[in-house]
Amino acid sequence: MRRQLCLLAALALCAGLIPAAAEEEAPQGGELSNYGRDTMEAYGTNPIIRNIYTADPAPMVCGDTLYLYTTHDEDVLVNDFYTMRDWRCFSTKDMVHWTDHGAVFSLDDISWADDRAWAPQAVERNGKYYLYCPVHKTNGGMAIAVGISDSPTGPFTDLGKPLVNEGDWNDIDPTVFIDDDGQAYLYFGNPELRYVLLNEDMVSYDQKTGVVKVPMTVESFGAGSHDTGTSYGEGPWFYKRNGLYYMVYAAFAPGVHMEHLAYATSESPVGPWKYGGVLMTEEGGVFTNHPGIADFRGRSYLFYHTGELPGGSLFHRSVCVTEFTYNEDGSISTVPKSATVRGAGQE
Ligand code: FUB
Repeated sequence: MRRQLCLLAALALCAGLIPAAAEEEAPQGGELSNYGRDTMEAYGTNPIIRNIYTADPAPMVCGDTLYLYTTHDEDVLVNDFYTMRDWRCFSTKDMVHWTDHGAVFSLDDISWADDRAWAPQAVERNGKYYLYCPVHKTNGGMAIAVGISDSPTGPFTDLGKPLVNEGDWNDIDPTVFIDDDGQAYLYFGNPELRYVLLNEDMVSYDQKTGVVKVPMTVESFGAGSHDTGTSYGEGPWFYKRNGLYYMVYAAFAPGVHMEHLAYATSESPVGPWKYGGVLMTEEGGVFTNHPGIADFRGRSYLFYHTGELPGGSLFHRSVCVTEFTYNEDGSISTVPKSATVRGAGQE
């Protein structure tokens, strides 16, 4: 039943994904349902999702399609805090035209969770799709849930219990990566970076190794103002490129109470990490930012979020994307936020 409703909703919302003309009058405070429909002129502009508020972008490339999982900031806030109840999926073949697949997983699908449908990441293994999601448990504390599906667009079915359940604030913002040797890693955490070695089933982890705490040093994550004294804040994004492992994350500079994006690299999937520098500054952003990185159709993309949509705020964010390139030695120079997005087929 929920799937049928989702499909209908997705069809109805597709038109709403055509971005709005900048000069169009936008309602304030989150009423976006009819804003910007059918306005062709804004194809290829940021934010890329305009019919709802979205945050915490997590791209996954499968064949000729890039799937983008996001969180969803509800229009109406409860207790003047992040009000987030489901995870959304969008897809594109050209980085300009997007299809809305609606809510693919929700707190309603997780009997043991009641709040905070926060930053997810998806991965495919052996024809199944796994969506790792932080949630607040009905009995208190955060944990990492995993939804399982036969399709990248869901619906995802909850494992039935937490995958990671340390019970503290570090159980947020999972990032998953399967290395060439088949070992899958799930990193997560705020204010510490932690990881587990996922078993081949992707829904359990090596209990002998347990939850490993990454040493939070200035050499690894730069000097900063988060709880560990480093810049590492949250929102890790873990991947490998040309044999080098990258940990991109939301960061706090010394004395700055707003997130920028930074990165560290390592020659091994488990560190030691070496601080690489600022990937995206705080400028033009809101309190949080959250990286998602993918190579697609021969180009490298950095997804992030801002509060740029009309009515935007730290609790009403919107997902954006920009292209970037790697330097020859694998380092990445600071990437500016962008107003436009070039189509993947365009020069
Ligand atoms: O969106 C809720 C939380 O804010 C995410 O889990 C963090 O990464 C930050 O974006």
